[in-house]
Amino acid sequence: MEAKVAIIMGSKSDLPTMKKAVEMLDDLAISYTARVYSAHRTPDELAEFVAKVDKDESYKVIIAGAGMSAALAGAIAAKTVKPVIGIPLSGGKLNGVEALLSTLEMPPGLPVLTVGIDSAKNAALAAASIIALSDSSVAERLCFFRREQKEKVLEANEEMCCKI
Ligand code: RP5
Repeated sequence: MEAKVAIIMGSKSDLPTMKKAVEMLDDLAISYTARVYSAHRTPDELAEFVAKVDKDESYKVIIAGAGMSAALAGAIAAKTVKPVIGIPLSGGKLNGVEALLSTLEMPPGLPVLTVGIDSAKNAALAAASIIALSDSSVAERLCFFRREQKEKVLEANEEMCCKI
């Protein structure tokens, strides 16, 4: 069974940032389903969708991105034992710090694995790492990504040496 990621964002306005998670999953050839549900505005519909994801064994990880008083990731974590990766999004009056604390500071017993503010790419990479534990082809693609990343830094270093 092919492993999938569920991506949930609190608003359509979150899409430009959340797209970076989608792009990273595409690069790693990992399947996903993306939805917009708000913990505050559509709590019942959110719970309904999370119940579906929870029952479907192909979903291995959930990525949740929300801004402002970001209850989304925590509300999802309350309804499933699958790993939930929270992305605090900027855009609020505190530039994402309010969302960071809301996402990160969960009560004991209900963790949300939180990445940095707007770090949708890292959320996708963290989801890939979880999937890679039981999928060797994803593990290989992740290693390839790391090698490419390393090459880019080393190339930049060589260019720098010629210029300075
Ligand atoms: C949060 O409120 C959303 O995740 C979004 O980041 C923020 C603003 O939402 P909109 O008013 O743009 O729909 O729940």
